[in-house]
Amino acid sequence: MQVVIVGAGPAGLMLGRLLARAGIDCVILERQSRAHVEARIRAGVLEHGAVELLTAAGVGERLQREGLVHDGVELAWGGRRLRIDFRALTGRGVTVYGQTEITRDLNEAHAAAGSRIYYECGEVTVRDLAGPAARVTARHAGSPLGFACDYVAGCDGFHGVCRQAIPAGLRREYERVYPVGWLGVLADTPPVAPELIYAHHERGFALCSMRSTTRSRYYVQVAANEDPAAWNDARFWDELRRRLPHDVADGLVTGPSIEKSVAPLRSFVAEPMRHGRLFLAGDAAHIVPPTGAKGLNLAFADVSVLAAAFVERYAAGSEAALDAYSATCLARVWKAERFSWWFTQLTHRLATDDFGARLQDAEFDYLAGSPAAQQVLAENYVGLP
Ligand code: RFL
Ligand code: PHB
Repeated sequence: MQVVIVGAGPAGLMLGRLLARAGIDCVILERQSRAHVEARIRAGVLEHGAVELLTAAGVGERLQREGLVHDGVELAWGGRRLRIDFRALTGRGVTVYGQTEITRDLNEAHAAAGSRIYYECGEVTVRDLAGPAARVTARHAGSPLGFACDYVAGCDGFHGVCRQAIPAGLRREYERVYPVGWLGVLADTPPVAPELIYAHHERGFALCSMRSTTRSRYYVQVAANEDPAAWNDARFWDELRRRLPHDVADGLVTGPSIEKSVAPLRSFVAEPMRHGRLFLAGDAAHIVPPTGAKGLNLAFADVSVLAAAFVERYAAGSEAALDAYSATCLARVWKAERFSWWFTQLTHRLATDDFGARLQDAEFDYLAGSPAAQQVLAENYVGLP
């Protein structure tokens, strides 16, 4: 076996697809069921690079048809509104297409190609990363599974086992935990506005997003440990309305929620992203708060670099790109960490004193008056090259 991929989230499924198309022998081991993975409502905004990667992987057809191209977003604070015109400032837009749809498209392509994906694997272990062959074991359908392989791709998310397989003394972790979370609601109602609205309010941040022209996704800032069961639909809609500009709130169409959950906000980076035969990709190596919509895009950027490095290794016999993998990815990761952190502290209610709150007001005011500042936001939001 050439590569064992642990995790069938967006990173693992995409990497598997890129390797299979390059004729590299691989399997994917996933703890959850396929239905569970496809039902996880998470990301919704794709950078241009992610759209290109999906297209290159042969899974861009439905995305091209159903994805919504957005040329800007709106910011709202203290009765003021500002549209950031991505198209005018960068020549690019972003595409709204749900993570649920991406995992479904990737799974369908894998099924048609006869890829080996073992869902509902228990007890995945990763060993011998410094030896002549790595070893990955698991339990699947009551039987043991075992693979000796050249490389392991750790695409098993923040709570996975692969990062822990790097000895603590060789791994450095950088983290910032915010005292807040996002309470998210999905509803089959038309979106309140044609573009996303990021709203700063003294009661806390709110975001109006969407999955399609008939399905909305809304978030409100809550305490990190908030229990979603404490929020019936009426309470959620009331709170959202209070945090939006009046005319937006007046146009809000409410309806029964299809999903409701709380996601805590965290910034996290583990370095290096490689240890011997193990390569970490996506949330296994780094987490960003969702404010900048960067998590899935970073995961795709990682696996795009990793797939090209594996191709170079097997087609040309060179390990140079594999050796450069961690540094190449971390350069992008830290810029996305910086942007996600900045956009979070701009838009959320985090300040612990009046000085912090005044700085936040000043920053919005500066942004509103400075095309240069708007360009910085736009460039980062649509995705750095
Ligand atoms: P995932 O999706 O967590 O997948 C990891 C997979 O590994 C499996 N696994 C294991 N398998 C085998 N053995 C084990 N021991 C295992 N442990 C775990 C898991 O079951 C899972 O299937 O990581 P991946 O592939 O790196 O993908 C990352 C993205 O899912 C994540 O970054 C995004 O969802 C973040 N995110 C957003 N990203 C964007 O780019 N744009 C957005 O608009 C956006 N919005 C969001 C988001 C994340 C959110 N939440 C809930 C954290 C909005 C929210 C609310
Ligand atoms: C979403 O639609 O889920 C979404 C959109 C933008 C973000 C985060 C999440 O910044």
